[in-house]
Amino acid sequence: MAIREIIEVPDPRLKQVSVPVETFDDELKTLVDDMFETMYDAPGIGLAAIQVGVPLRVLVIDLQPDDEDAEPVACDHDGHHHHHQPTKKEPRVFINPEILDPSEEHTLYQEGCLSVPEIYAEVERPSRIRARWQDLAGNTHEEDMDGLMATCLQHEMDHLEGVLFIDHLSRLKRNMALKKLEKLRKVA
Ligand code: GNR
Ligand code: NI
Repeated sequence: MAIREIIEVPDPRLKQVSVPVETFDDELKTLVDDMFETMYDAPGIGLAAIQVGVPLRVLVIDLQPDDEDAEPVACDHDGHHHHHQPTKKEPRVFINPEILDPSEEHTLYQEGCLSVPEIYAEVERPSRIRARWQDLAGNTHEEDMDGLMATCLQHEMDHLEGVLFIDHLSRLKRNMALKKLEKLRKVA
């Protein structure tokens, strides 16, 4: 396993359209392992392969990334004995994902992106979707999604088409966000 470099705007690779996975081999497993390690390290709740420079239709998502070990942890910092139940990791892989019947109802969510660091903005997307995708063995799955999972999957699917969340903003807001990022980089 290895942490890979996350590419950032304005890298032109982020505008590439990713191609379907056709071979479900060990190289694909290594890519997915590296994507999880990179995402947890960042940290983020999702990552598309193109964000590590690989133009394949592969996504990883974990909405509960802040777990070290899933066992309850005992502690007695204030003289009492406690058991913390850390949130359990929920790693999910989506290969060649598709969105079916997006709801007419939309929701606003404050989004961020590891490829547009430190910029956050509200994006409107369908509240619920049905998703179809393949797993690492090439088997097909379908599931209804809502809430943060629906938002995150749509954000990640956009990456496969070369679209970033800032592309959903007005030109004025997008340019303001990119200017702010340039400024932040100068002081960093
Ligand atoms: O870590 C991430 N958080 C996030 C928050 C709201 C909506 C989407 C996301 S995805 C983002 C990681 C990322 O850039 N994935 O492509
Ligand atoms: Ni992103």
